[in-house]
Amino acid sequence: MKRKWWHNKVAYQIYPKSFCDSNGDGIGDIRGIISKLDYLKDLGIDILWLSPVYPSPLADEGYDISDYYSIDPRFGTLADMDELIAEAKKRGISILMDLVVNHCSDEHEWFRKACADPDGKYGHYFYIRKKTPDGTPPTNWRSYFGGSCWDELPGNPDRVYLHVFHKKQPDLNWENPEVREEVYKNINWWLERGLGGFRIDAIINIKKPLTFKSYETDRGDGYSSIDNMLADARGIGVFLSEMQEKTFSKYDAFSVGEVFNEKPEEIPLFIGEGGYFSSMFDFEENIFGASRKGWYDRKPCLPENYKQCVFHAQARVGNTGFLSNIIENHDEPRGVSRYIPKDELSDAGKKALAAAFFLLRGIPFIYQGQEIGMENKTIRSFDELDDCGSISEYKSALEAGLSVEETLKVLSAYSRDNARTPMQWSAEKHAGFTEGTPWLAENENYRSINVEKNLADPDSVWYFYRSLIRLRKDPALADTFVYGDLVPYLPEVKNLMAYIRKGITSDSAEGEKTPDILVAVNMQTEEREMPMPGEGTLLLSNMPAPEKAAGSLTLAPWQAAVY
Ligand code: TEU
Ligand code: CA
Repeated sequence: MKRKWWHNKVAYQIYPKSFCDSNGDGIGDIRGIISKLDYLKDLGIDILWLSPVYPSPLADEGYDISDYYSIDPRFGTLADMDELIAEAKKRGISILMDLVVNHCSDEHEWFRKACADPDGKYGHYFYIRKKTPDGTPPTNWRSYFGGSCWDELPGNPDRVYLHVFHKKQPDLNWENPEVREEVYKNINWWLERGLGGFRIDAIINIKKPLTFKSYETDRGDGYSSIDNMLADARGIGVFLSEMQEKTFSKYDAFSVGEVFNEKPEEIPLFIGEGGYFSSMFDFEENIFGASRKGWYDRKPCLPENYKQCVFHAQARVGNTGFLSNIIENHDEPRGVSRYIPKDELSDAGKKALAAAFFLLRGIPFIYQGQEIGMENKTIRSFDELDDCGSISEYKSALEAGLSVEETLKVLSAYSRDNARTPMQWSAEKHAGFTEGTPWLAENENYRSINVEKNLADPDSVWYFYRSLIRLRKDPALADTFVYGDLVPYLPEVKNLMAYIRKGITSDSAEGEKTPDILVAVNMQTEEREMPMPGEGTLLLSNMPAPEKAAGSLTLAPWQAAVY
């Protein structure tokens, strides 16, 4: 395995709009991020991924870009961005931006020009079709955000355009080499400015089947899931290998793909040596229990389910490449509220879940606020919702016959807004996020869950995360954590998530092996005995050292232990 600079790094995702507001307008911004770089350095972060800060009408909170070469004034300026890159570099931190190129905004000049002249150069930047005589859309595909993914092309009553996401996010036509060249030019322009790389948004959607057709409907709305269309798409590798050749590989840049729906045989192509990306996120735990009908029909992902998903994802990748491991992000509910049963939720459990995910094989990504155990909010009314995805899921649940009360419970469990409430810095007004009024209300638990309180308590979730980061970077152990195989330990035992990270023979002359490391997490409210695979030295636990006698370990409820 050729070593790369990102292999042993720890990453952190910032959702800029909700991270830190430096000028009191209620919106997080780049200067706010700069003011927190020392905080992130103290935690031990090496890579910072920013969700989009490009000019955008914010129809999908910035994932609808109207200018790829600038910064939205709400977040700051290009000079601020250059300063962030430079200040981060001084602290040994690389910056990733979000590459959102399956679609742009309908306010991008390309789309405006396409509307003015649908048969001209820019008309071919999008998927524009003539309306059918009876006005039915060219295909019955359902947008990820509900409704048809075809809408009338503004100013052209006889045409429609494709948007697999929001109607303000027209899909870019990747079959058009001019579009691909525009994307590569932009990637290199940013890499020239000193970015460490990119997180690649929704990239699996860029390849559609060449002949568009409808699929069987899977809901009462008469549409079919985009997944059906994607299953028919072939040849995405042509685009992705061209992209990595013309951009990332030229700069030794780190790229991490947001890849859902990949075909198992594609994994080595995606993240193997010389693959399209350096890494891709493991979404198995996020997808578990999902339903084509919508969130209201989801099954919960309990600790045992979580463990099995993680081990399955690890087994699928093995040592072919590196997954990027998460328990949450800006599209998902808070991990501790999702994977730990509500009545079992405690700081001990938050630390146990942290140990379970953080020491896996792959690059760990911590989402803003996860390091202090931020939780889901309680959504009490439709008016609280901001996220376009959540609004469409709210409607689907009501249409399926759920009561408003039941629907609000579903939204409280799964809304993307859960991850987008202001970062909780202190018990000050609005959690110390802003001097103004936050664009989205802070979670009402900010007085008990905030950075200031965590930093004042050596036994807090924050210090446990920092211990995990320091453990993973311990020179005597790092090669095991980064390159060691992951072998599930007693996987058949319910609610025990235990795995061994195998030592490797380092390539130094003596060829000595780095130690094997056992991670054991008791994900239940009962204590349990666990046979030890051998002698071991306790490296870290979220509680006082477990009892160890005659080769077996006694783990307390929600105790994690690393040997
Ligand atoms: O997400 C792609 C994606 O598949 C998810 O949006 C998923 O469909 C959604 O969470 C279901 O509610 C990326 C970004 O992470 C997301 O924030 C954007 O909304 C989306 O692409 C469009 O850019
Ligand atoms: Ca601001």
